[in-house]
Amino acid sequence: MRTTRLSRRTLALAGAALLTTVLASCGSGMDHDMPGMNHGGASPSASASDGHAMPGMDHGVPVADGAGAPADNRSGYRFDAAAATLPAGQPTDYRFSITGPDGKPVTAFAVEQTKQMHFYAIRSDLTGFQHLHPTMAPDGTWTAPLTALTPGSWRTYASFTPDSGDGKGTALVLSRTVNVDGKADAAPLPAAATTTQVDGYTVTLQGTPMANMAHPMTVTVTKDGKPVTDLQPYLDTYAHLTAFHEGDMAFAHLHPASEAAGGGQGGPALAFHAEFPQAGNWRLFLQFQTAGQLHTAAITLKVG
Ligand SMILES: [Cu+2]
Repeated sequence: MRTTRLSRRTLALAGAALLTTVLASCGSGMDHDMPGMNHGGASPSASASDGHAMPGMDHGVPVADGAGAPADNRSGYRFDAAAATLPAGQPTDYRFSITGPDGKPVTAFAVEQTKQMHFYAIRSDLTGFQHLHPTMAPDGTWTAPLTALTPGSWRTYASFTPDSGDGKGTALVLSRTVNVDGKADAAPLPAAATTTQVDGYTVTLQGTPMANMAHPMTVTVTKDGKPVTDLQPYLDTYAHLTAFHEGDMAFAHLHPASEAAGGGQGGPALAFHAEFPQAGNWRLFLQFQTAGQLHTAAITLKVG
Protein backbone atom coordinates (compact mmCIF):
# COMPACT_ATOMS: atom_id res chain seq x y z
CA MET A 1 0.00 0.00 0.00
CA ARG A 2 1.01 3.52 -0.47
CA THR A 3 2.40 5.40 2.43
CA THR A 4 1.96 9.09 2.25
CA ARG A 5 3.20 11.85 4.36
CA LEU A 6 2.98 12.48 7.95
CA SER A 7 -0.03 13.51 9.62
CA ARG A 8 -2.51 12.69 12.13
CA ARG A 9 -5.63 13.86 13.57
CA THR A 10 -9.06 13.38 14.60
CA LEU A 11 -11.69 12.15 12.47
CA ALA A 12 -14.90 10.62 11.70
CA LEU A 13 -17.69 11.82 9.63
CA ALA A 14 -19.29 14.61 11.40
CA GLY A 15 -22.96 14.77 11.53
CA ALA A 16 -23.76 11.70 13.32
CA ALA A 17 -24.49 11.33 16.64
CA LEU A 18 -22.91 9.26 19.22
CA LEU A 19 -19.36 9.88 18.37
CA THR A 20 -19.95 13.54 18.06
CA THR A 21 -21.36 13.93 21.48
CA VAL A 22 -19.17 11.42 23.18
CA LEU A 23 -15.97 12.92 21.98
CA ALA A 24 -17.15 16.44 22.45
CA SER A 25 -17.64 15.61 26.07
CA CYS A 26 -13.97 15.00 26.61
CA GLY A 27 -12.94 18.24 24.98
CA SER A 28 -12.96 21.53 26.73
CA GLY A 29 -16.51 21.82 27.73
CA MET A 30 -18.21 21.93 24.41
CA ASP A 31 -21.82 21.15 24.85
CA HIS A 32 -23.36 18.62 22.57
CA ASP A 33 -26.36 20.81 22.04
CA MET A 34 -24.43 23.71 20.73
CA PRO A 35 -25.95 25.30 17.68
CA GLY A 36 -24.64 24.24 14.38
CA MET A 37 -23.92 20.70 15.36
CA ASN A 38 -25.63 18.16 13.28
CA HIS A 39 -26.47 15.14 15.31
CA GLY A 40 -28.22 13.10 12.73
CA GLY A 41 -30.88 12.16 15.18
CA ALA A 42 -29.30 9.94 17.74
CA SER A 43 -28.80 10.94 21.30
CA PRO A 44 -25.84 10.47 23.55
CA SER A 45 -25.75 7.62 25.96
CA ALA A 46 -24.46 7.85 29.45
CA SER A 47 -22.49 4.68 29.18
CA ALA A 48 -20.68 5.87 26.13
CA SER A 49 -19.78 9.08 27.87
CA ASP A 50 -18.47 7.19 30.81
CA GLY A 51 -16.15 5.33 28.54
CA HIS A 52 -14.50 8.58 27.72
CA ALA A 53 -13.86 9.89 31.17
CA MET A 54 -10.37 8.54 31.07
CA PRO A 55 -7.28 10.07 32.50
CA GLY A 56 -4.75 11.15 30.01
CA MET A 57 -7.19 12.41 27.47
CA ASP A 58 -6.58 15.97 26.73
CA HIS A 59 -7.68 17.30 23.43
CA GLY A 60 -6.46 20.82 23.13
CA VAL A 61 -9.66 21.83 21.45
CA PRO A 62 -13.10 20.34 21.53
CA VAL A 63 -13.18 17.21 19.53
CA ALA A 64 -16.46 16.45 17.95
CA ASP A 65 -16.30 13.40 15.87
CA GLY A 66 -19.36 12.12 14.20
CA ALA A 67 -20.23 9.34 11.94
CA GLY A 68 -22.49 8.61 9.10
CA ALA A 69 -22.62 8.46 5.37
CA PRO A 70 -20.12 10.83 3.80
CA ALA A 71 -21.51 14.26 2.97
CA ASP A 72 -20.06 17.34 1.35
CA ASN A 73 -21.94 19.68 3.66
CA ARG A 74 -22.86 19.67 7.30
CA SER A 75 -23.83 22.28 9.84
CA GLY A 76 -23.81 24.98 7.18
CA TYR A 77 -20.28 24.20 6.01
CA ARG A 78 -19.61 23.06 2.47
CA PHE A 79 -16.63 21.34 0.93
CA ASP A 80 -16.00 22.55 -2.63
CA ALA A 81 -13.38 21.09 -4.91
CA ALA A 82 -11.90 22.68 -8.00
CA ALA A 83 -12.08 19.48 -10.04
CA ALA A 84 -14.39 16.48 -10.14
CA THR A 85 -11.92 14.47 -12.22
CA LEU A 86 -8.21 13.95 -11.76
CA PRO A 87 -5.56 12.32 -13.92
CA ALA A 88 -4.20 8.89 -13.06
CA GLY A 89 -0.60 7.90 -12.46
CA GLN A 90 0.93 11.22 -11.58
CA PRO A 91 1.16 13.50 -8.58
CA THR A 92 -1.75 15.91 -8.63
CA ASP A 93 -2.63 18.98 -6.63
CA TYR A 94 -6.17 18.77 -5.31
CA ARG A 95 -7.59 22.21 -4.62
CA PHE A 96 -10.57 22.84 -2.42
CA SER A 97 -12.18 25.31 -0.08
CA ILE A 98 -14.57 25.24 2.82
CA THR A 99 -17.50 27.63 2.63
CA GLY A 100 -19.08 28.70 5.88
CA PRO A 101 -22.70 29.38 6.84
CA ASP A 102 -22.17 33.02 5.81
CA GLY A 103 -21.41 31.90 2.25
CA LYS A 104 -17.78 32.96 2.45
CA PRO A 105 -14.67 30.80 2.33
CA VAL A 106 -13.49 29.88 5.80
CA THR A 107 -9.95 31.03 6.52
CA ALA A 108 -9.81 30.58 10.30
CA PHE A 109 -9.26 27.00 11.42
CA ALA A 110 -8.36 25.68 14.83
CA VAL A 111 -5.21 23.63 15.13
CA GLU A 112 -5.98 20.05 16.02
CA GLN A 113 -3.25 17.56 16.51
CA THR A 114 -0.83 20.16 15.24
CA LYS A 115 -2.65 20.85 11.96
CA GLN A 116 -5.45 23.11 10.79
CA MET A 117 -6.56 20.70 8.11
CA HIS A 118 -6.32 16.95 7.86
CA PHE A 119 -7.05 15.55 4.45
CA TYR A 120 -7.59 11.98 3.31
CA ALA A 121 -8.13 10.31 -0.03
CA ILE A 122 -9.11 6.71 -0.61
CA ARG A 123 -10.44 4.73 -3.54
CA SER A 124 -13.90 3.19 -3.39
CA ASP A 125 -12.40 -0.27 -2.83
CA LEU A 126 -10.56 1.17 0.20
CA THR A 127 -7.14 1.00 -1.43
CA GLY A 128 -4.75 3.87 -2.08
CA PHE A 129 -5.09 5.57 1.31
CA GLN A 130 -3.45 8.99 1.48
CA HIS A 131 -3.33 11.25 4.52
CA LEU A 132 -2.04 14.73 3.85
CA HIS A 133 -1.79 18.16 5.39
CA PRO A 134 -2.71 20.69 2.74
CA THR A 135 -1.61 24.28 2.76
CA MET A 136 -4.00 27.21 2.64
CA ALA A 137 -3.73 30.33 0.54
CA PRO A 138 -4.89 33.60 2.14
CA ASP A 139 -8.21 33.37 0.26
CA GLY A 140 -9.06 30.04 1.88
CA THR A 141 -8.06 27.81 -1.03
CA TRP A 142 -6.39 24.63 0.17
CA THR A 143 -3.95 22.58 -1.90
CA ALA A 144 -3.38 18.92 -1.13
CA PRO A 145 -0.45 17.40 -3.02
CA LEU A 146 -1.79 13.95 -3.84
CA THR A 147 0.63 11.27 -4.93
CA ALA A 148 -0.21 9.26 -8.05
CA LEU A 149 -3.75 7.90 -8.10
CA THR A 150 -5.02 4.73 -9.69
CA PRO A 151 -8.06 4.95 -11.97
CA GLY A 152 -11.47 4.69 -10.40
CA SER A 153 -13.86 6.41 -8.07
CA TRP A 154 -12.25 8.05 -5.06
CA ARG A 155 -13.38 9.97 -2.03
CA THR A 156 -11.62 12.88 -0.43
CA TYR A 157 -12.19 13.92 3.19
CA ALA A 158 -11.52 17.27 4.79
CA SER A 159 -11.34 17.19 8.56
CA PHE A 160 -11.24 20.51 10.34
CA THR A 161 -12.59 22.73 13.10
CA PRO A 162 -13.66 26.26 12.17
CA ASP A 163 -12.16 28.87 14.45
CA SER A 164 -14.69 31.58 13.70
CA GLY A 165 -18.33 31.96 12.82
CA ASP A 166 -21.35 29.89 13.76
CA GLY A 167 -19.49 26.62 13.77
CA LYS A 168 -16.52 27.76 15.79
CA GLY A 169 -15.17 24.82 17.71
CA THR A 170 -17.22 22.20 15.90
CA ALA A 171 -15.09 19.45 14.42
CA LEU A 172 -16.35 18.47 11.00
CA VAL A 173 -15.47 15.92 8.38
CA LEU A 174 -16.76 16.61 4.90
CA SER A 175 -16.28 14.38 1.90
CA ARG A 176 -16.55 14.51 -1.85
CA THR A 177 -16.17 12.01 -4.64
CA VAL A 178 -13.62 12.45 -7.38
CA ASN A 179 -13.11 10.35 -10.46
CA VAL A 180 -9.70 9.36 -11.66
CA ASP A 181 -9.43 8.77 -15.38
CA GLY A 182 -8.89 5.33 -16.78
CA LYS A 183 -10.06 1.80 -16.42
CA ALA A 184 -10.70 0.86 -12.83
CA ASP A 185 -9.86 -2.51 -11.38
CA ALA A 186 -11.50 -2.87 -8.01
CA ALA A 187 -9.56 -4.92 -5.49
CA PRO A 188 -11.51 -7.23 -3.20
CA LEU A 189 -11.41 -6.14 0.42
CA PRO A 190 -8.92 -8.29 2.33
CA ALA A 191 -10.58 -10.59 4.84
CA ALA A 192 -10.96 -9.43 8.42
CA ALA A 193 -7.88 -10.19 10.49
CA THR A 194 -6.32 -9.37 13.82
CA THR A 195 -2.78 -8.94 12.61
CA THR A 196 -0.94 -7.45 9.67
CA GLN A 197 2.60 -6.56 8.62
CA VAL A 198 4.18 -3.37 7.43
CA ASP A 199 7.86 -2.54 6.83
CA GLY A 200 8.97 -5.48 8.96
CA TYR A 201 6.63 -4.59 11.82
CA THR A 202 3.75 -6.74 12.99
CA VAL A 203 0.65 -4.90 14.11
CA THR A 204 -1.90 -6.78 16.19
CA LEU A 205 -5.41 -5.64 17.09
CA GLN A 206 -7.17 -6.59 20.29
CA GLY A 207 -10.76 -5.80 21.10
CA THR A 208 -14.13 -6.60 19.62
CA PRO A 209 -15.83 -3.32 18.91
CA MET A 210 -19.55 -3.20 18.40
CA ALA A 211 -21.32 -0.56 16.38
CA ASN A 212 -22.31 2.55 18.30
CA MET A 213 -20.70 1.46 21.53
CA ALA A 214 -17.62 2.96 23.09
CA HIS A 215 -15.13 0.18 23.37
CA PRO A 216 -11.46 -0.01 24.20
CA MET A 217 -9.18 -1.39 21.57
CA THR A 218 -5.48 -2.07 21.77
CA VAL A 219 -2.93 -2.08 19.00
CA THR A 220 0.38 -3.79 19.66
CA VAL A 221 3.48 -3.30 17.53
CA THR A 222 6.22 -5.90 17.46
CA LYS A 223 9.23 -6.60 15.28
CA ASP A 224 10.87 -10.00 14.90
CA GLY A 225 8.72 -11.21 17.75
CA LYS A 226 9.91 -8.49 20.13
CA PRO A 227 7.89 -5.58 21.50
CA VAL A 228 8.59 -2.29 19.76
CA THR A 229 9.28 0.46 22.27
CA ASP A 230 10.81 3.18 20.14
CA LEU A 231 7.69 4.66 18.60
CA GLN A 232 8.13 8.37 18.07
CA PRO A 233 5.39 10.94 18.51
CA TYR A 234 3.53 11.27 15.27
CA LEU A 235 2.05 14.70 15.52
CA ASP A 236 0.94 14.40 19.10
CA THR A 237 0.41 10.70 19.65
CA TYR A 238 2.23 7.46 19.04
CA ALA A 239 -0.14 6.27 16.39
CA HIS A 240 -2.87 7.58 14.20
CA LEU A 241 -5.79 5.33 13.41
CA THR A 242 -8.39 6.05 10.79
CA ALA A 243 -11.03 3.75 9.39
CA PHE A 244 -13.29 3.60 6.37
CA HIS A 245 -16.49 1.61 6.15
CA GLU A 246 -16.91 -0.83 3.31
CA GLY A 247 -19.74 0.24 1.05
CA ASP A 248 -20.67 3.78 2.01
CA MET A 249 -17.10 4.85 2.83
CA ALA A 250 -18.07 6.39 6.13
CA PHE A 251 -15.06 7.62 7.98
CA ALA A 252 -13.99 7.20 11.58
CA HIS A 253 -11.01 8.36 13.52
CA LEU A 254 -10.10 6.45 16.62
CA HIS A 255 -8.72 8.47 19.44
CA PRO A 256 -5.72 7.28 21.33
CA ALA A 257 -6.34 6.98 25.04
CA SER A 258 -3.35 9.18 25.77
CA GLU A 259 -1.07 11.56 24.04
CA ALA A 260 2.56 10.88 23.35
CA ALA A 261 4.63 11.50 26.43
CA GLY A 262 7.48 12.74 24.27
CA GLY A 263 10.71 11.26 23.11
CA GLY A 264 10.86 8.08 21.15
CA GLN A 265 9.67 5.57 23.71
CA GLY A 266 6.14 4.72 22.67
CA GLY A 267 4.88 1.20 22.39
CA PRO A 268 4.48 -1.61 22.18
CA ALA A 269 0.80 -1.37 23.22
CA LEU A 270 -1.38 1.57 22.23
CA ALA A 271 -4.88 1.99 23.58
CA PHE A 272 -7.64 3.55 21.54
CA HIS A 273 -11.22 4.51 22.10
CA ALA A 274 -13.02 2.65 19.39
CA GLU A 275 -16.47 3.66 18.44
CA PHE A 276 -17.71 2.69 15.05
CA PRO A 277 -20.99 4.16 13.90
CA GLN A 278 -21.98 1.18 11.81
CA ALA A 279 -21.58 -2.55 11.80
CA GLY A 280 -19.76 -4.23 8.95
CA ASN A 281 -16.25 -4.27 7.57
CA TRP A 282 -13.97 -1.36 8.25
CA ARG A 283 -10.56 -0.88 6.70
CA LEU A 284 -8.23 0.46 9.37
CA PHE A 285 -5.08 2.44 8.67
CA LEU A 286 -2.62 2.66 11.53
CA GLN A 287 0.15 5.18 11.07
CA PHE A 288 3.14 5.21 13.37
CA GLN A 289 6.68 6.49 13.23
CA THR A 290 10.05 4.99 14.08
CA ALA A 291 13.47 6.46 13.36
CA GLY A 292 11.92 9.36 11.52
CA GLN A 293 10.01 7.14 9.14
CA LEU A 294 6.26 6.85 8.87
CA HIS A 295 4.70 3.42 8.55
CA THR A 296 1.13 2.76 7.50
CA ALA A 297 -0.40 -0.59 8.30
CA ALA A 298 -3.78 -1.60 6.88
CA ILE A 299 -6.10 -4.19 8.30
CA THR A 300 -9.74 -5.15 7.91
CA LEU A 301 -11.84 -5.21 11.05
CA LYS A 302 -15.32 -6.63 11.28
CA VAL A 303 -17.52 -4.65 13.61
CA GLY A 304 -20.54 -6.47 15.02
CU1 LIG B 1 -3.76 14.68 9.50
